[in-house]
Amino acid sequence: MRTTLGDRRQPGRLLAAVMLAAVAPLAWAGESASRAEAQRPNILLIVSDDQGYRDLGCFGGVNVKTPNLDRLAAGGVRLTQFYVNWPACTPSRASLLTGRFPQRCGTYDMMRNDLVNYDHRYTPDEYAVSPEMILGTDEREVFLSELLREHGYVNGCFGKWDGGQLQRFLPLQQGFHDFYGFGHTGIDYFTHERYGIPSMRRGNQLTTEDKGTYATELFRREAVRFLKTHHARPFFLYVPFNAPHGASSLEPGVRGTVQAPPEYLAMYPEGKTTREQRRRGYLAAVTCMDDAIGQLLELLDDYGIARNTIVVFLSDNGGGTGSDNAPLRGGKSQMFEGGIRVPCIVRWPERIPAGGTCDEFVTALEFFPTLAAAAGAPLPRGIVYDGFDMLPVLQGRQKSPREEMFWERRSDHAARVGRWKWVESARGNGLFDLASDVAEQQDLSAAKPEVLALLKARFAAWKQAMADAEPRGPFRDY
Ligand SMILES: [Ca+2]
Repeated sequence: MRTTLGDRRQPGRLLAAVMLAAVAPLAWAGESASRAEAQRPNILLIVSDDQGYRDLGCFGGVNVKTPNLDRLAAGGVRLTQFYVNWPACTPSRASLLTGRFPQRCGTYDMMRNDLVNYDHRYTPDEYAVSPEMILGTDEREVFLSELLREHGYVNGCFGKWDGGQLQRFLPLQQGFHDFYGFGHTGIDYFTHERYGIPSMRRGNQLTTEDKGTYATELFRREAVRFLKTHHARPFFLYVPFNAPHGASSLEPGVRGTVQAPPEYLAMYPEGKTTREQRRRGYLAAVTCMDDAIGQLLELLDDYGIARNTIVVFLSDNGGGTGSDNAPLRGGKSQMFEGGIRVPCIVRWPERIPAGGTCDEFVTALEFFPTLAAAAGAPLPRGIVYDGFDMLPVLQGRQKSPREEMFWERRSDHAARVGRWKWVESARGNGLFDLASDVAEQQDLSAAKPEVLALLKARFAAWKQAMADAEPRGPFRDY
C-alpha cells in the first residue's frame, strides 16, 4: 500500500483544483453517458451502532436472530479482521465517510455534551450553544457523498448522521440529496429527543411529526421511499442506524438501556437480572434492524438491481454493555480488539464471489477508495487518503497490502503491525501476537522487546505524520 507516513502534502490549498477535478471527467448529456450510468453500481452502505463482533448469526452469534444479515453474508463476503478507525461513534463515522484517519480529517473525538453524564440538565438556551449543537466535521473535508454526487449519483442518508447539527454540517450540505435523521450521536428511540431536546430532522429542519414511532422503523420507511424513487439510477444510500446503541434519554429507567418495539422484545426470553434485561433489549433492537435491512435487500431483488448493487454492512465500533464481543477482549471505547475489530460484510454479486470469508487485515479507511473506484470516480487530487481499493482483496485475488494501522483516543493508543498488536491505555497495556492470541491474553512485552520497540516507533512515526497534516477542526484548527 502507498504509505502515508511522512506525507507532507497540504490538501486544503488544493481544494478548488480538487473539486474541479472531481467535476470534470464525466459528461452527463447524451446516450453514452446513460449507458455508462446504467453499468455503474449502486451503493447501499449500512452502519450499525455499537454492535458486537458476535452479535450476528453469521459471525458466530448463538442466540441472536439476524436472518437477513446472514443472508447478506451468504451472498457476499464476511470480513473477520476488519477494523474501524476509532473505538466510538463520531470519529469512526467521520473517518469512514472521508477516507482519512480521524486525526487527519479533524474529527478525532466525540462532539457531545458530557455534562449530562453528571446529571446536568441543559436549558434550551444553554443547549443551543453547547458543544454538540455547534461542533461538526470540518467543512473542507470531501465526503464520499460529495464525490459520488459530482459523478452523477443520487444520495440519501437516513439515520444517525453524527457529523454536526449546524446547517453547514448536515448531510444536505455534504453531498446528500435527501436526509431524514438526527445530527448528533444518540437519541431516545421513541421520543427522538436527546436528553429532552427534540432532535429528528427532515432535511435541515427539526421535525416532531413522527414522535412516538421507533427510530429504526422510521429509517426503514425513509430508505424504502428513497429506493422506490431512485432505483433506476446510480444511487448511494447511506443508512447509519442508531441501533443497538443505548438510549440517550432523560428517563432514569430508559437511559442507557436499549429500547425496542414490543413485538421484537417478544422474540427473546424475559431477563431476570438487569444485565439479562439489557441484553434482551439489545438483541431485539438488532433483530428489528435486521428486519429493516431485509426489506431493503428484498427491494433490490424486486427491482432487479441486486447484482450490481454493492451492499456494505459494518458496526461503527465494538459492542458496549449488553453486547457479545467474543472471542475478542474488551469493547466499545477500548483499544483492545473488542473496541475496534467489528463485523463487516460486503456483497456485490456482479464482482465478488458469494459465501466467502476474508481473513485479511483491512480497515474502514479502505471503503472510500474502494467505493469511489467501483463508481468510476477518480479520487480527488491533492487529498491524502489513508486506505486503498480493496476489491481485489475481497475477491480473494490478492493479499491485503495493509501492513499497519494505528488508533488514538486521547491518551489511549494502539498499533497493529502485521500480526503484532500493541496497546497502551487506561484499561490495560501489552504486546500481543494476534496470530496465536486473538483474545489478547498474553502480554509479550518482556519476551519480545524488539517487536515492542518496532511498534512504538511505527506509532510515533504515524503520530508525527498526523501532527504534520494540515490542521482540521473542530478540535485543532490552527
Ligand atoms: Ca457507536
